[in-house]
Amino acid sequence: MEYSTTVTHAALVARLRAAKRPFLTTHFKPDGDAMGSVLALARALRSLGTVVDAVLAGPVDRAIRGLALEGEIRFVDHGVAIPSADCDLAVVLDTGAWSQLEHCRDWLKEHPALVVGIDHHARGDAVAPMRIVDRGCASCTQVLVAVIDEMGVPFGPSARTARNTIAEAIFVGLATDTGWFRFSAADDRVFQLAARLLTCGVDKDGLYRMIEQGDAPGRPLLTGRALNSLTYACGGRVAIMRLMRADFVETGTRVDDLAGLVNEPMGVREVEMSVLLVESDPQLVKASFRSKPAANSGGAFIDVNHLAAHFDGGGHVHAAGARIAASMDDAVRLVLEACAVYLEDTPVAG
Ligand SMILES: [Mn+2]
Repeated sequence: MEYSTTVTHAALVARLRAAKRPFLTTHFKPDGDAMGSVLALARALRSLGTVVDAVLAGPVDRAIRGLALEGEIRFVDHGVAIPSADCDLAVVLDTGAWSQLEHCRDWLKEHPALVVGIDHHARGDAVAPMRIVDRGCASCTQVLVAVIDEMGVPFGPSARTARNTIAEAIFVGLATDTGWFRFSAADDRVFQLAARLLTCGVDKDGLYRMIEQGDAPGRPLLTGRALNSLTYACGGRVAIMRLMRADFVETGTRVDDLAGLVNEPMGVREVEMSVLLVESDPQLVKASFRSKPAANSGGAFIDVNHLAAHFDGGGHVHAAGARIAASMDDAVRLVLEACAVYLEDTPVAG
């Protein structure tokens, strides 16, 4: 099955407008784009008078959680989060993967005709038969722009700093999924959208401080542990770091404190790809893969989505993850083997 768009924007918006009790959700452990997508669509639908059940499942970063006003989002830390009995539409945002939707998977499978999807990922399952998937968008919130425009809902007030608007929610997804407009996905359309959102009064500096400068005191200590473990492979093209459970205990940190740490070695000229391996059980390692974009258009780069798929994981070409059922030492070996095979066929970037 190909994971691509199956409906027009007009048809999807007709479904959204007709829904009386829509349920909105996104992938487990929502990030900025997942939260931004749910918030943006919830705000748009509520502005039309629709009663919306917007649900986020799993741990959510404190700063990201703080973007929602009281009562805007139903947070479900553990277990299932299914729609109410009178739900007549479920909207799945920023994912199309069953593995990321455990909190409502059974309900979605029982009601396929009620499920629509809006996403920007390269891979997905048949979660939503009716869906819009735009891989050309840097964030799911960017995909939503055309949907909300089609609904005829304004993004927010113009001029003056404005918080808690549709524009802010869209901006958060766009900014966080592009590493604050640094990643290759931040193209001309992204900057044009960013300009439109700033015109709506989005407080970019306040959001940056809130989302990116809220680290726990233990975070620099954890970064130190990771950097201490750093080794290079494949002629310096690959950087690998590892963190054990004891590293978290001894620095007073949690897995939540890891955000962005995988990118630390990317400042090194020769490094094309960075891997962070985190022990979550003695026989389970979580792997994060990041790669640099090609130095010139059409140039070579490492597709980490491809590499992660080797371990039944996935994501994007420059950012992906996987779970490896092995000890840390075995996981390091398996990742190095996969890198060696893959990089042999990938010319040096730059
Ligand atoms: Mn996203």
